[in-house]
Amino acid sequence: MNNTSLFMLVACCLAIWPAVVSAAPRPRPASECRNPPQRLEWRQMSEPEQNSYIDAVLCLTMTESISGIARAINRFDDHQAVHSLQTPNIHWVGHFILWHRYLVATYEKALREECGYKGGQPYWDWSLDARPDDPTSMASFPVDVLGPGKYSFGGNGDPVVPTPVQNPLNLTGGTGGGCVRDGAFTPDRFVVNYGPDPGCLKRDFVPWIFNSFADPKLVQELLDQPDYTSFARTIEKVPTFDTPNIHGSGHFGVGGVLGTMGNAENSPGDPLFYLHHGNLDRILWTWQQQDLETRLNQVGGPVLPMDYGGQNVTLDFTVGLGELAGDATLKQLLDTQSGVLCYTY
Ligand SMILES: *[C@@H]1O[C@H](CO)[C@@H](O)[C@H](O)[C@H]1NC(C)=O
Ligand SMILES: *[C@@H]1O[C@H](CO)[C@@H](O)[C@H](O)[C@H]1NC(C)=O
Ligand SMILES: [Cu+2]
Repeated sequence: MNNTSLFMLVACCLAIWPAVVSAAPRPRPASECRNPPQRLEWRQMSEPEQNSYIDAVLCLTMTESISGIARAINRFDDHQAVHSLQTPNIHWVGHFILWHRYLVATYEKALREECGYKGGQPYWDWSLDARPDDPTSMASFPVDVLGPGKYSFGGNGDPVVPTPVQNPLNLTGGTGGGCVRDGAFTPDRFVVNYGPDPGCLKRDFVPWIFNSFADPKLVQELLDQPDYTSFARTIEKVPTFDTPNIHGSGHFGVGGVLGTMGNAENSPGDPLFYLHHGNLDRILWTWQQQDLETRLNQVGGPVLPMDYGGQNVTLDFTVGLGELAGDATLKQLLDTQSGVLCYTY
């Protein structure tokens, strides 16, 4: 018997045998998750890994848009634009954290499949940096994430004082507000194309927000939540600066009044958004690991923003990212290795 016929024999019998012992052979899932990339904290990555990530983000900005959304020019803009258009339906709802999980994973997939990036989407664990006991400290903004080098995310923006019209929420304590002049995303290399204010990447560090909202005690409070519904509500809390919430740490601690990260619709215009939401996603993942059987099968929280007491999302509730990825159920998005998603921490 030559090698070919031996192969045919093995292949034939492997194919038939399960059908004989089991009345209903299970079809292989359309897409499998083999070798999921592992996501690391930015500072756990080696310098070459960090450099390859930054290069891949810049590559996305040089790859043509597929979203079909007007004013989205490149693949980086696509993800920002999809977020921007869906903003009214994806915050203070039960699917907030899973929708954002899908966006970050879709961005990670684009980096890997279209720009040759080999690793997992990094995250920034800001709770390592916050100084809750020293709220006005600027020293908590970590130079090893928000550093000035060509392979770091850059620091604060130029100082600009917002007008009252630009600051309807009356947020105080901003220290920047203008263009970021160092790091990988300077105006000569990177442009925010989408949104009402195209131009340079902007940051506006607000130390008191960052130091109080990124408090490790708030992360622990979230990890202690008994079910998905309370988890989902605790991660966003309420839209006010009076009550610290960890989701606001990256947005308003880094973005403040005038910075890109502080803009509800267009915060994904700052590449740091994906490290911030990567960390929120890691916290969800960590919470799920405490009781996987239950927490791969449980969702809740309102379909409509802030509609607590109204209709709640269910496992078959479907979310979409337009042309960027197929629709997915919340059940599929609960599992980071479902095949729809494929990564781990
Ligand atoms: C911000 O301050 C203005 C002027 O004092 C006030 O009219 C407005 O209601 C304040 N907005 C908020 C959200 O507190
Ligand atoms: C949605 O969930 C909340 C919290 O568990 C609950 O109070 C509310 O009654 C639910 N809504 C419906 C329509 O069942
Ligand atoms: Cu968002």
